[in-house]
Parts: sequence; structure tokens; C-alpha cells
Amino acid sequence: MNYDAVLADMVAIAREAGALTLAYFKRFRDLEIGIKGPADFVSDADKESELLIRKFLFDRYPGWSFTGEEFAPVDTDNEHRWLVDPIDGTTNFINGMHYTISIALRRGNRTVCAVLYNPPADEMFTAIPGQGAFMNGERLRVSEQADIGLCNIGTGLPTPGLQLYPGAYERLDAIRAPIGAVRIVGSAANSCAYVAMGRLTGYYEETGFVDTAAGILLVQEAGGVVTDWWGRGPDIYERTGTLLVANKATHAYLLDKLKDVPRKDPK
Ligand code: LIP
Repeated sequence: MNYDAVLADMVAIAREAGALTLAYFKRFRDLEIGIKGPADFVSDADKESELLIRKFLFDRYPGWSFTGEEFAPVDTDNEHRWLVDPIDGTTNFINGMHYTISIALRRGNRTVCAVLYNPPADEMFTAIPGQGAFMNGERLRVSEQADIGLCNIGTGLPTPGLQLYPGAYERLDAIRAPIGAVRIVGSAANSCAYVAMGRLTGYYEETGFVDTAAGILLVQEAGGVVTDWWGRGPDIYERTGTLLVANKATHAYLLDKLKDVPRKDPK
């Protein structure tokens, strides 16, 4: 099956969801006057965005299964499934910082189309296996930086359920010297996109696959390395979420450092 037309549809609906969520995003300072709590604010935007995307995709591709972040999955097809995060980076969102919309199409256990949109920056990322990764139509390559002292590494810190992800601060401590910098982009999807385009040389976090499915394909198509924290493949990281995406040099460095942090291997 040729997925070019499907990708074009995904781009169109990501843009629409971008406009919808931006209207909320621009009003983030309303939260200070308490019209709505942050949880309601973001959950209204999240739900509206997911419903908009879901309706569009169901109309165009009736019968394909759907997993989103806000509602129960729809399991109608064993072959094709949408993985949709309607707002990745919800804490960023309520603080007026960059967030992304992530849409991946899975066929069996492969991602066959990926779209990732950062509405505040108007950056649209796309990928199809074997055809490369692009931002606003421009081909992406991961960073060629091999000097660890100049590497720029992304991660995330768990909010709010820190106890769910033990070791996050110890891991920061383990990776820090002698790297150039650590950044928290605040959206797992956007962090992957930044690796694909070379803003970050690498990124690691324990996070959900719905958030990262599209970003992972971007990194792979941009020539990056994708494994779990112990160097293993998709059968492990898609399930456990212990994801490591990077250029070659950063990947080798992080693998070496992350293994020293006490962490129960989530087999
Ligand atoms: C979250 C990201 C956050 C990352 C978490 C998770 P959500 O997604 O925004 O940056 O640290 O692992 O991916 O809850 O905002 O969709």
C-alpha cells in the first residue's frame, strides 16, 4: 500500500488540531485568574483535539483501530491502528510553552506513517519508512557531533508521579560530566523531533509509546539509533517505554552511563 495520500491526510488534520489547541494555548494566562483549573483547561483542549482527529480519521479510514490518550481505544482492525497524542507536553501547554500533536499509523508492529506538529512554532514533521524524515518539507539528518563535550542531551523529569519513574535524578547525575548540556524540552514527541533534526544529539526518557511512536520513526529515518536503555530493540522499548534515541556517539555514551544507574530492568 502506498501511504503518501494517508500522510497528506495526517498533515491536514494535525494542522486543524493545531489551530484548535492554539486557541486554548494563547489563553494560558487565564489560568492565573482561576476561570478554570489547569487540569480542566488542558483536558478540554486534549479531548476536543483527540475527538477532532479521531472523527476525521474514522471518516476517511473507516474500520481502522485507534488508540488515543484521552478515551478508551477502539479495536476494530487487527492490521491498521492509529496512535494519537492530541497534546504531548501538557505541562508545557498550561505554561504557554511548546507542545506537539503526534499521529502515528501502525500496520502490524511497524509504524508506516508519522506526523508530528508543533503548532506554536509551525513545525510540521513527517516520515514514511524508507523515504526519509522531513520538517516543513526539508530533509532531516541527526547531528554529526561526535565530541561528547559538545553533545546536547534531552530528557524528561516525571510529573507528577515521580515515584512511578524511580532514578530520574540519579540518571541525570550519571550522565552529566563531561557532556555539553542537558535540556528538558517538555514533550517526548518534540524531543524525538529535535534529535531527528540535530537540535539535540540524543534523548532518553521512560515514557509512553503513544507519545513517541511518530518521533521514533523520524529519528530512524534521519539516520539516528533507537534502542532501549540496555541497547535492545522495539519489542522491548515499545512495551517498557525506556527509550533512547540519539546520534551514534551520544547513543554509545548514554548506553554506557545509563546502565550504571540502579534501575530494575522492566523486561
Ligand atoms: C508527557 C510529555 C513530557 C514527558 C512525559 C510524557 P503528556 O506527555 O509531555 O514531556 O516528560 O514522559 O511524554 O502527558 O504531556 O502527553
